[in-house]
Amino acid sequence: MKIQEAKVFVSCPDRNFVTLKITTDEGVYGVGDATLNGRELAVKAYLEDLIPCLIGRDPAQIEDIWQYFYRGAYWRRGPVTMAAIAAIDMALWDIKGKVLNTPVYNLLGGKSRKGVMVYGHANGKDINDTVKEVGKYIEKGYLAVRAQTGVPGLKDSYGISAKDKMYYEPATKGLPQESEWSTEKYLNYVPKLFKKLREEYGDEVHFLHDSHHRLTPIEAARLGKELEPYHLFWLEDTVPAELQEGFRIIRQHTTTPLAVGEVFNTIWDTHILFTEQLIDYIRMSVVHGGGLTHMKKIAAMAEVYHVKTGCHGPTDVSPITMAAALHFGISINNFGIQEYMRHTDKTNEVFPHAYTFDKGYLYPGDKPGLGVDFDEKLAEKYPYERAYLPVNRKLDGTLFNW
Ligand code: GCO
Ligand code: MG
Repeated sequence: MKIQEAKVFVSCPDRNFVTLKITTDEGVYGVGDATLNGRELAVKAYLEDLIPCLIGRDPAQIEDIWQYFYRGAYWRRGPVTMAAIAAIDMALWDIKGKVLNTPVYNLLGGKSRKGVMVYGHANGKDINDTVKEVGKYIEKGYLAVRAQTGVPGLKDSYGISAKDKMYYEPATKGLPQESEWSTEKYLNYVPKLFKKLREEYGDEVHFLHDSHHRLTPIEAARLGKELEPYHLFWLEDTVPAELQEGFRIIRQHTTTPLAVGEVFNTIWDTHILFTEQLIDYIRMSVVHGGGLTHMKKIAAMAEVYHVKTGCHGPTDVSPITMAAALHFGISINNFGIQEYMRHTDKTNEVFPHAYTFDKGYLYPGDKPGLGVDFDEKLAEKYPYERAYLPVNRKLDGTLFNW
């Protein structure tokens, strides 16, 4: 069997997605996701550089093809490169599953559990609003809920959706919007949210929170300490983690479990965090973590150091990444939790899929391959629309981390 054709699509069924479709000379095809929020066209161009080198290869040689594009490029790592390699990798696993007539989780070692526990996103303009929203997720059967609140005195905060929206979508059409930030206001307010949530909903439900890279290590240590009585499932992305060593400071001060990694793209972003046992959950998604081939290695290394997975699953990864995450999550032993923001109906129509939600868990389904398709014809109706993530400034105008 040989790869005959590979095509890249950028479509916007409510938001932008980059999709790769690889077709073989025997007519079997596989799909991969290469979406990088706000930088979609860069990944498309990168993939178009790779496609001539893919044609004619045996799609069964997944590891060799991965190495060909990683080592063979000379230039290594980075979100654009790794999203492109991931898309190829996902499509090849999809093809392998279809050829062998089995779901991808069987190729990864089979099921290690019945389903994949997920967390939903609750948010509100203030604590009372957020507490109500969390209740809605608990009613829908979620066992774990991420809670984000607006902060009084700030015009906006990370993770708060517009009134009529089912989820928080940070990318906006046109030029980047500007948010505002005050660490002091945030740190003084957020512990009160979790106090209220525990009073209202008791001890059983898992709560999570995302600081979205806005703290220094010592500020993160303070937040982690103040949240200890409310035993969070995890506290996410406290500090920007280019400096992995920064987590030593946080870790020595707090027992709140720490999660990080949604902007990482290779195993080399994690090695100090793992080997020094500085985190509890690693958050890379299959699309930004170099595909299933690389994620298997990351999970295996994490397992040695008591780290579990908690793959990034926002709406800016397509249902193809979500499906791949479910096959991955159900198969490994050190699975922790999966983020699940839910796509809109329009997105789901373009990407029909076999995975289903029931009582707090997602199930990948038993279709051969990844169990997700891409409706090319329908996607043509939704062409790419330029959109960017916001930038963030402190109250005095200093550019800060968004
Ligand atoms: C999360 C993330 C997202 C990111 C988004 C950027 O935890 O889901 O922080 O909300 O901001 O994926 O594109
Ligand atoms: Mg996050």
